Amino acid sequence: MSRPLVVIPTYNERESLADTVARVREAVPEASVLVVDDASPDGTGALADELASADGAVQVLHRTAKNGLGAAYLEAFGWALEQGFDPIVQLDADGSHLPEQLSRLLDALEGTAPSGPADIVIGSRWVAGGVIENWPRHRELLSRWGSAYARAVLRLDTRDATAGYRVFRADALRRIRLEDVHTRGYGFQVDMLWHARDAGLVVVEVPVTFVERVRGRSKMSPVIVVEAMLRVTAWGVRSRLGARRAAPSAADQPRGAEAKRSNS
Ligand SMILES: Nc1nc2c(ncn2[C@@H]2O[C@H](COP(=O)(O)OP(=O)(O)OP(=O)(O)O)[C@@H](O)[C@H]2O)c(=O)[nH]1
Ligand SMILES: [Mg+2]
Repeated sequence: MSRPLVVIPTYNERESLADTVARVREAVPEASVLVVDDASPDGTGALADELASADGAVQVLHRTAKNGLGAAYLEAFGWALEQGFDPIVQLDADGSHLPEQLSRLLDALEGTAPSGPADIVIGSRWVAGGVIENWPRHRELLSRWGSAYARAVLRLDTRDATAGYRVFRADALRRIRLEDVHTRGYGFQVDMLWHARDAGLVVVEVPVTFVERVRGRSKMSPVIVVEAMLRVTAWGVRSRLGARRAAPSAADQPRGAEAKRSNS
């Protein structure tokens, strides 16, 4: 029986969150929502609590500090598996991922799309039919180039390797063995795909429309980009040396999160 959960990580998304949650609930009424807030200084956590008290299908996971997107998702995934949710969706709070396109991703998981059933569905910007709205040219190039680099270095098939709009079967998350995923910052998205490939999971990309955030501040910075690139390079070297599952290093901690904190 399908029991979808949409996980929405937040850090200072007070201006966007209510709209995003309302749109998810309207687009896929059977889906529950889990907001994972890292003690946002702008009061996003308190707003999430208000949304939860108004709607029993909305819940909130409060974390004590900003510890990175990957850390927030990993805690949420552990909770979702314990609670028996299936499938589990990743969706940004800032309006970049359209809730109205979620059923398209869920259909692809079930195999009602021509691609057949999947273990993981990626809402992809870089397959035919993918659309970008209002992204500056340099952000588009950076994203395309970053995906291409990760694909080449890690030998991934996914065209949009850094996409944050994703659907996982609960069983896919179990097979990935989340305890082996050590990336806490933005490189988490690529790290998950790499683990998925090793676990033999079927990953399908569905074109989506990606809209640049209209409210709130971007947390992306050159430090985060360089850090992610260095990390992918290190993983590529490790995997070619046959030591890809080495113990987590200090570099696996979210230095990007530090940069983001001072940025925001
Ligand atoms: N809980 C939690 N959420 C985070 C953290 N960093 C980012 N987020 C959330 O993750 C989602 C994606 O982050 P964004 O800042 O939008 O990153 P992006 O989409 O790559 O870049 P911009 O849209 O340009 O800012 C948003 O909902 C953020 O609020 C974090 O450390 N902890
Ligand atoms: Mg964003």
